[in-house]
Amino acid sequence: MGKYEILALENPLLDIQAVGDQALLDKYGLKPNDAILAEEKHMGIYEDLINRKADFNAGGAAQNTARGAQYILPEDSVVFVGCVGKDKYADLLVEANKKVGLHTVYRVDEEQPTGRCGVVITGHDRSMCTDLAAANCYKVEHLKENWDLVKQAKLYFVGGYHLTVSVPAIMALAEEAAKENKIFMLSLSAPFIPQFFKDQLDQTAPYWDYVVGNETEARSYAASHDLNTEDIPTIARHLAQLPKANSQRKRTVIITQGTDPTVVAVQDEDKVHEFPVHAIDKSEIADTTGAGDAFAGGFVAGVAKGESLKTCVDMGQWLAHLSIKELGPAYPFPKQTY
Ligand code: 26A
Repeated sequence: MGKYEILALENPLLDIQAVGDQALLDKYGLKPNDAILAEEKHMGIYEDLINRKADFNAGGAAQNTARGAQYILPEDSVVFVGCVGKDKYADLLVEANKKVGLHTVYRVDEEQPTGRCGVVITGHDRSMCTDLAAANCYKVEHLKENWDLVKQAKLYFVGGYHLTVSVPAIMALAEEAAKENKIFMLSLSAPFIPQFFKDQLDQTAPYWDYVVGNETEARSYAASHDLNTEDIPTIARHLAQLPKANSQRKRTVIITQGTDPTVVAVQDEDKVHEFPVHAIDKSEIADTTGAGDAFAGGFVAGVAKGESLKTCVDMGQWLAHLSIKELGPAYPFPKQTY
């Protein structure tokens, strides 16, 4: 693994996470299990969570993934880009990333504060409400200014949440990957992405070498694209067969389903693979926030190392398991090795 072999792009966020209740969800009209963009009416939630003794964690889905991949890989393997504000929250993110050795090259916005994600925990559910703020100010120009990093990397990981921010930046990476026969990987991120950012998502589709998501995101894709099915293997196979820009690589589609088997479809293969999830003792579960991001982190580390599909999935499940033992989207120290 060389210097910054993986480049990841998305929204650097500070998670403000606390245990809530139905009354708090009702106050802001939130579903128990969801991820949304905050509107004006949601802005009080961060204060409410802080009053409930919130934990402050480094978040942002792809940033969690990037930290996860770096946790596994040799020093200086992963670089993360996104936009933060000029404030103490940004310092906190840099600190948390440094702890695992994740290098960040942030655009710093002079006006907007660092983005926040309010996480309301009720039982096993978590509702996430994101005020992107500075994260929404990422610009493709920043990527162009750091094009040496883009050139250096062999694999690009883009969080689908960034489709709400800068499609030009995503497309710049996608096209570069296809042109140079590098790897482009995208996460579906949340049901609202295929639902409300369908056109943006579809623009990136021909460039996916890997696309990763969970069952609700896959079903949201199927609904918004009129696939008339909720069957995960069928949806995975459909995604694998969509037109592809770079014909030198076959597309791989990975759909996680919590404790149910991980489904993987590969372009031009009839058989859809299913990988059972290793059982986790309930007593080991501290917090599942970021488990999916951790899965992607382990998986992408495996891909970067050139591991087999089976091993990549296993590395994803291994890292997800580790992150579930921690509070917030974090990984245990002292470092464990795969
Ligand atoms: C644009 N939105 C809504 C988001 C996010 C997000 N990361 C980037 N963009 N909404 C929630 N998250 C992150 O998801 C992680 C859990 O998977 C949270 O910051 C949390 O760390």
